[in-house]
Amino acid sequence: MERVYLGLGSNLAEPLQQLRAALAAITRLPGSQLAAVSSFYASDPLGPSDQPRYVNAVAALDTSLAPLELLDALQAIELEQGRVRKDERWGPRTLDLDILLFGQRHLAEERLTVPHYHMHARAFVLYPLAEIAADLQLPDGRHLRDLLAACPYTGLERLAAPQVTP
Ligand code: H73
Repeated sequence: MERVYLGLGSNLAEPLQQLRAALAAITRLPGSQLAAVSSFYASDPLGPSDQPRYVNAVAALDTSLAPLELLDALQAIELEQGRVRKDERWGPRTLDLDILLFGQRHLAEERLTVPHYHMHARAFVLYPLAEIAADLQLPDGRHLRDLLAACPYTGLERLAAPQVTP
């Protein structure tokens, strides 16, 4: 089993419900066990501001799936929940599932870059991640707490909404 961190995001079609349904689907993945889920966070859109606020969260998954098997499974969940895969770049989205980290691996495949290429400076990734993995060290040796120190908690709001326990 390897410890994987997943980013979840939505800003369309009842984002809270999208994230809850996605987490329920993730608990059903073969060879996998959901280990932790962060709080849900409302976050100002990065990119064009003429779109709704997002809801974001991070989950920890222990899995024996191979990276591309996990990506396939996550993309199937995105599709099941109605995401149009040709979403305009930076545009509003029904459900995004990102593989942030896959153990200590570096992956540079056509369909999969790990660590996730944008995780290091996104508050809506780093703060939820820190909730469930405060002492995390990235494969390049950087500590999550140092990335956090350089990333202001701006536009984020931790939601009291009950989320999901693994
Ligand atoms: C991204 C292909 C494209 C993939 C990557 C994409 C979704 C999954 C997040 C946003 C707030 C896929 C937000 C935003 C913006 C508009 C910037 C936001 C928010 C998209 C696959 C390939 C390569 C990986 C990997 C998954 C990967 N791919 N909150 N979101 N503004 N590597 N979200 N490691 N994991 N797919 N994801 N503002 N506040 O990050 O670019 O990427 O087919 O093969 O753009 O959440 S979709």
